[in-house]
Amino acid sequence: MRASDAGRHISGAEGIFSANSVLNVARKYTSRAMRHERGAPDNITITIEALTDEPELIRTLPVCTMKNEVEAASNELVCRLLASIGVSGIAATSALELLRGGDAMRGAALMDMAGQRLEPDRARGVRVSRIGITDAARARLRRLLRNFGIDSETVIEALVLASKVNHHPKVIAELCVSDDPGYTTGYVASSAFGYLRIPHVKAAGSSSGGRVFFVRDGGVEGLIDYLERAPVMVSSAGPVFGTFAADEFFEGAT
Ligand code: WAQ
Ligand code: MG
Repeated sequence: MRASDAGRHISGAEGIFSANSVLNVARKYTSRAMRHERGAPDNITITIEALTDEPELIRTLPVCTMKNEVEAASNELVCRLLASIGVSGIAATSALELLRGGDAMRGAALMDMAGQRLEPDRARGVRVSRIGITDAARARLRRLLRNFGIDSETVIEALVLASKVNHHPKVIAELCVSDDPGYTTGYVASSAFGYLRIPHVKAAGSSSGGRVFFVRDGGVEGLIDYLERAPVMVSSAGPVFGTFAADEFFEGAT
């Protein structure tokens, strides 16, 4: 589903579902688009396609929440996390600038370690699609998330997306800031350290946000094809941990 108003991105969603749940999902996505915090859309497009390939099965990244009390401290935390994962300072700074300035794009930016954007359409970005989670994995994940009071559709959808994105060997890490004015928790995800949630990554009331995928050098065509078209489903839940201070998390790491 994608919804926009006068060309401005309002909301998007995608998933892999069984044929008998398609009607319900279309209804759910339509309702989500029509009552979105970012405003009322003048266009909602829903595309339903049958899968021709069996999905690749993956596990969710391990989850933990970083201690962060105020928005003013978040740039430093994000840069520290990204540096520990191996993202260059210039790429981290360019990504933060992009996600903090202006209105959100529909998709994600691809960024190399020189801080250069690599996606062919910079206004749109690359939209990850064909992602899903099995009923069994969802039930298990929800139990794990509930222990820490973070069992929500927003967290599950973001974790499923991040688990597909960071499963690709070309991706070093992902930075995400929601574009919903009321949702202020973002994350840094990587295969190296998992899905690290960052409370207060932005101030409440802001409509800016977005996603940046940090990538290794070389062509991105294969990666874009994977992100947009390769069906991937979460079939098992990784661990979910509590809250860590950055010092605790990276003790001895650098
Ligand atoms: N593919 C690529 N980029 C996307 C996609 C997608 N499928 N979906 C969203 N984006 C980009 C796009 O630029 C949006 O503007 C931006 O991400 C934010 O999307 O654990 O709600 O759906 O509590 O607003 C993080 C959860 C929630 C953190 C993120 O993102 C947590 C969220 P939103
Ligand atoms: Mg949003």
